[in-house]
Amino acid sequence: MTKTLAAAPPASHNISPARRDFYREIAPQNLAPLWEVLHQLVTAEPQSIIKPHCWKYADIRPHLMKACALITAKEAERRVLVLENPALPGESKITRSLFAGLQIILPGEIAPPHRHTQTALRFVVEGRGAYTGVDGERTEMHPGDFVITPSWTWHDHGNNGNGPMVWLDVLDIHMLKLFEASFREGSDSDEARPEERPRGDSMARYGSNLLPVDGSYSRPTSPVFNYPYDRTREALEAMRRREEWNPWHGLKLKYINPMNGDYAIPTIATFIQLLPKGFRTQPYRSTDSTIYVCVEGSGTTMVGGKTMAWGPRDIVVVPSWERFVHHASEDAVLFSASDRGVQEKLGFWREEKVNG
Ligand code: 1HN
Repeated sequence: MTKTLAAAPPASHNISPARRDFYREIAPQNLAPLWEVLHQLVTAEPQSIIKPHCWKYADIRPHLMKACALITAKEAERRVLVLENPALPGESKITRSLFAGLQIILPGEIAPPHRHTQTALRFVVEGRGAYTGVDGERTEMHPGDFVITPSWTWHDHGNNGNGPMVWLDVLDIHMLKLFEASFREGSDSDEARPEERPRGDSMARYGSNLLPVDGSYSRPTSPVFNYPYDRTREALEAMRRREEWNPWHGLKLKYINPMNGDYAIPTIATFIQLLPKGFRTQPYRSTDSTIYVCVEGSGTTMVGGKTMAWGPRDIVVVPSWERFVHHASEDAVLFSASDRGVQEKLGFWREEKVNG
């Protein structure tokens, strides 16, 4: 499938001299004719310029290790290799709305505290023993954990383990850029922030199907900031016993904010799904370009005439409104993230389920 930025407007190749003169006349007044661009602005269907792509972890890991030899986590502030969509080099975009990168932190290192209006998620890919601190509470991270840094919360990371730790960062950077609403603040010291609240406090308070009476938590983002993989996996495993497979998704759950049942992060919808060995999803498309991380198992994703094979720790991006099929060659667990929640809130998210 060939893709262009947008269909050329029908009149663009033979604009009459009178019209051209008119456009030149109005340009200094910062005016332009809509009829020359209308069909690029309002297309009959989404025209995603994003390319489907698969980043193989085995190919990336040596580059992450090399980055460690070139710069410390402290000096880099965040030692991240950006996953750039092949259609948008240099823009730090994996999709039009989302940033994604792989962050590595070595034993004994810290990534100093800062805060910003962008919300981040971490999806842990490799290692153990590192923590992330959010507003004075630390959580230890393990592979498959989904960890949240809400907008404008102080956060830092440290690795007290004995091996490198790698996670995928996904941030809503390009949404804030669109709205020109980016703020950031560093801390006076480059040292880790002290632990002000006991570990496990947020989980106990908000992640136990209980909520504090007269609580004052008021952010739109989930107060649970680590969704540990062992609990997530257990839920999938318990559910699979009924064998009620959704033809398009296998078994798919969304991560929610216990305060309101909405997505855990308002700007980044996140999901976990199980595809049993041999399962092939029915063709599906939706208007949210989606990032997938393979947690376990292996399989392929077919999209836009391309077949991408994935295994543990590989990362795949599927563009908006392109039909795709996942096939699991072994029992597979996929984490995914997209801007679906934003589109739903604003009333324009669409999906198409083929062969229902
Ligand atoms: C950031 O603050 C983190 O806190 C990771 O770990 C990646 C990418 C762009 C801007 C800020 C982090 C980031 C980031």
